[in-house]
Amino acid sequence: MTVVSPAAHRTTARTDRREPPPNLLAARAAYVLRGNDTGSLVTAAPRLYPHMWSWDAAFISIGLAHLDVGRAVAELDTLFAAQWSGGMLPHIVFTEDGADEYFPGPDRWGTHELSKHAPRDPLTSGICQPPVHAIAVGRLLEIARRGGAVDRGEAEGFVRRSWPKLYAWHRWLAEHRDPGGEGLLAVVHGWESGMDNSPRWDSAYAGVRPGADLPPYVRRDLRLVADAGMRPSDAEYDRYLWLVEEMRRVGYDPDRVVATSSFLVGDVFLTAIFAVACDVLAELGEEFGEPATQIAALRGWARRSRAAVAATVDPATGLARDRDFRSGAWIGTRTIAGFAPLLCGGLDRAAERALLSILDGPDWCGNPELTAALVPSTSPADDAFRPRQYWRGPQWPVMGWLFGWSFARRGWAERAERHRVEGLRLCSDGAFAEYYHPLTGEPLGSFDQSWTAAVVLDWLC
Ligand code: 2M8
Repeated sequence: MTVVSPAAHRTTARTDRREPPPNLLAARAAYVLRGNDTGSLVTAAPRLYPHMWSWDAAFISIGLAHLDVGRAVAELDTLFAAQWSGGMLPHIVFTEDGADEYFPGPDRWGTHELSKHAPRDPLTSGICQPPVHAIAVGRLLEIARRGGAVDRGEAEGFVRRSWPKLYAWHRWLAEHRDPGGEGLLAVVHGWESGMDNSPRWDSAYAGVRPGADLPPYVRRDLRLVADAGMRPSDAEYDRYLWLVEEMRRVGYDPDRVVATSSFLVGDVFLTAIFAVACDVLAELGEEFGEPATQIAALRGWARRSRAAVAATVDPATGLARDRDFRSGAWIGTRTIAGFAPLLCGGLDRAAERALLSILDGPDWCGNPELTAALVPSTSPADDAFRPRQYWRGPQWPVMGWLFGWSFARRGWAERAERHRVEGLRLCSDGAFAEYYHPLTGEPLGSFDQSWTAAVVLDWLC
């Protein structure tokens, strides 16, 4: 493992941040991943999230690849073993040990009883998360190829056996989540976006009216964070649970869910991830001799979704937008999703330059009050900005990694390096927090969060 030295501090609002030597930080990150490892999977976090989450697992496998390629492969094998027969990768794979620790657990979802597509073992939730998996597989392969023949062989064998599963996953999204037919993929629950309570979803959630017959429930998350205000409110949870209820009532049939859910939003960020992940999967397919028709399908989906992302850009603000498919309204709140086109490309040169200068400007990464110049989940200049509250303002190291990775892929090496350095600055406290206060650098949410440790390892190794 090669270790780089952290760059000198920029002038920040917080000058007292002390950085451990990078090799210590890497060792600590490895320790977090080992500590959260149950053997077959690494839980998303020790107490708050005692199961496997779909997009967490993808990022976690990248971190694991630096420690043990075989273990990284096993992580994704565990996730793929939970794939639904129609192709969907479920957002949670439940562990037996954590079953009583997290709500909603397998009983509340009831997928194994209600859906003919859901596996009986392991038990899973009934929705999905952003398709970052092909990106992770590509990165895992790159890391393995830096090692010896055994690692290389292991990773290449894994690409061969996982490619059809990834293809089925992408096909499921293209076939069941494109209600407008133009490539803007829809989510049926804020949890599917991964950005659960982002202000992106406020107007769409206002249209979700929990019925009087919503079965009662007890939240478990509030006991596990220092300040309940960091988590979504009870009113938000009622809506989250009502959407689950709606899906249960149609047996998780993907098309009936899209037809009946009171929440149906074209998610521009997920769509951008899908577009670039289709490209990565197509490239892997070409290298490994996968069927030409499937590669062509992936290229087609990538083109369509990339164009759909570009078409969401608001000429007035230059930012990309989500679209509420139920009301037809565009959602213009200034959140991290506004930068979706930078992940997948597709803008003309002038629009892309404009978006980059917004990113570098005072409402975003160029804000001198930020501890680290990483994209906050909501702009500090937006009325919806809440610096301590989950996806309403904090910075998420894992999102910094995603932008850095995309920038490197797009040939913007200097920007990618800046993201790496700034990400390490944020995480230098060694708490591996789920998210950070953008103005003070205070670690928030869960500590020893696996995906934070994983991306720190990738930044350092
Ligand atoms: C958060 O979401 C879960 C629900 O899926 C929760 O709050 O209980 C989100 O940050 C999500 O993106 C993440 O995958 C998950 C586990 O880290 O936690």
